[in-house]
Amino acid sequence: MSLVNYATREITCKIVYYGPGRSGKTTNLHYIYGQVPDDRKGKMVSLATQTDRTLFFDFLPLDLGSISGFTTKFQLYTVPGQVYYHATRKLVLQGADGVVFVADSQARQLQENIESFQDLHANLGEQGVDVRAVPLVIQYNKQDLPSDLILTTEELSDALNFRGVPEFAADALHGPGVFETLRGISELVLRRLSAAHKG
Ligand SMILES: Nc1nc2c(ncn2[C@@H]2O[C@H](COP(=O)(O)OP(=O)(O)OP(=O)(O)O)[C@@H](O)[C@H]2O)c(=O)[nH]1
Ligand SMILES: [Mg+2]
Repeated sequence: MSLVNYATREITCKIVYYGPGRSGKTTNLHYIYGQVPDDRKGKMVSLATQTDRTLFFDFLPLDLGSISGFTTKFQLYTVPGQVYYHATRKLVLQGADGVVFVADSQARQLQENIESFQDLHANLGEQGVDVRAVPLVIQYNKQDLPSDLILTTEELSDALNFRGVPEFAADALHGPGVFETLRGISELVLRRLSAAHKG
């Protein structure tokens, strides 16, 4: 849950990057970390296996500056995508204010994307939150790969985006789409927050 501290005028939001193994969740955070100036970010923490698969989570604190007089901080997390880390995924997802679903655009990964998307909704449901109210955007990553290996964003959208949430094509390895995705989820989260605290 987002923390709003009226005394110190600080807002802290938790954003979780979710998706199947190797879709590029950690790569998104690395790119963001590399681009954000030092005074706007904290230390990135990655708990990974020796082969660079996320074991527990990645964590990147970002300072968005002042929004409506509040110092606004975002904490970005990634879940481990590999199927057998189910329990960890649930733990990392807990209390998320917004979710970025990172899909792997490779045609052969379609089923993994669908299963992970279902797993996300099942886990959100278990946490007793209103699943459809949780801010969500979808990123179609690895769009830089040769066109015979990947699905188009339209095909991916047909397969995954039945909720009609904001969607972004990306190449997290080189950057295109990464900040568009982050901005997309930030807007949804902040809009929801301001609606919840109105009046
Ligand atoms: N070509 C290409 N490769 C990518 C892109 N994004 C990630 N990769 C590569 O895909 C592999 C997996 O990326 P990670 O970011 O570790 O994937 P992950 O989703 O964090 O994987 P888990 O931690 O196992 O869930 C790495 O070799 C990345 O370099 C992309 O947009 N294009
Ligand atoms: Mg990872």
